[in-house]
Amino acid sequence: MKTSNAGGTVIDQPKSREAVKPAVDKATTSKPAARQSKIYIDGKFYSEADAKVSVFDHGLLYGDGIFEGIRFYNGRVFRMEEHLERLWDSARSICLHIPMSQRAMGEALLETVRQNNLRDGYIRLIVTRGVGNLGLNPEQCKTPSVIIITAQIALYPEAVYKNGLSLVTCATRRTNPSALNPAVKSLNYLNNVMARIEANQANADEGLMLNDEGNVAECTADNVFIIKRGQIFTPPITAGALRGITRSVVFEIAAETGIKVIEADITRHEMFVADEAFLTGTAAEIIPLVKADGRPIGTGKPGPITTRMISRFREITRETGTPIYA
Ligand code: PXG
Repeated sequence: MKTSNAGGTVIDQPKSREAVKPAVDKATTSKPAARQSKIYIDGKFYSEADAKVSVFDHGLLYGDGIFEGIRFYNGRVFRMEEHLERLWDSARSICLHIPMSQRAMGEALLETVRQNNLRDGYIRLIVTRGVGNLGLNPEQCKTPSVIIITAQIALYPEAVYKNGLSLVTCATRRTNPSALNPAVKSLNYLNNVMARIEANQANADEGLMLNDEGNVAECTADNVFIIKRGQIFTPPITAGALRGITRSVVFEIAAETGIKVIEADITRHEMFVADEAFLTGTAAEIIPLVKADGRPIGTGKPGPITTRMISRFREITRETGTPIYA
């Protein structure tokens, strides 16, 4: 379901997800029509109404750019360094020179949250190739643009974590790494958007994307895990999964509790016969998956390992992160 809000922020959400709200809700401002959220563009802050990029930016013309979706909890940015590392990896892979240091980018993220006076929320960090001409040659683009948007994020209803989500397998395959490596978190998400449309049309909460071999890669914006006989399995990055930050937290929690996470190719059959399954992502956190292509997974209810994962994940998000207001 597509959710939009008064602040102009529009983020695709699974059916059960609530809207991501603008940093300052219209209703809370004295001038209802004013766009109050402050957005960082290339070192300056703009109101939502004035936060604009050129129609000649190759991010718009060609999806030529990269992004990160980051959460902050209780006044602390969760896994900021990991997100910046991944952004820099994406940049290196597509030969994009980010016009600032990682440290300066971290400071810009923190300052954007401070400017919006938020303690819990979502940060969208975007680096576009910048302004060029209508030709696709990136040599036309002299300076990449850095955009930072922050918003309040309405949590999924608790019922989703209690009851779980359903998914359908999409006919749209994850991009072959030799065409566009899905490890690059690029602005070109049309592949995922197509899969999301399929999930919507099938009235499912999420869409499962397979790679060219027909193995599970990931969902449209989340990594996938299954549990069988006490072991946790997830597709390797080489299967077309993004190296998810939440995914890496699952590895850490599993290690703490002595459960093995095995990166292995997963078929749809293995998903159907799993004891438990869950999805991970910055927006979703850890969400139980209880139905795949009409088949209940395990008992059709969130399983014990998944439930423990969720509660430990919540502890970690509450207790760790880069302080924003220190
Ligand atoms: N796969 C894909 C294709 C993603 O885009 C993930 C997996 C999970 O990775 P992280 O690092 O978040 O655990 C993503 C992340 C949104 C949204 O608004 C999507 C993502 C991140 C934040 C928000 O739907 N994608």
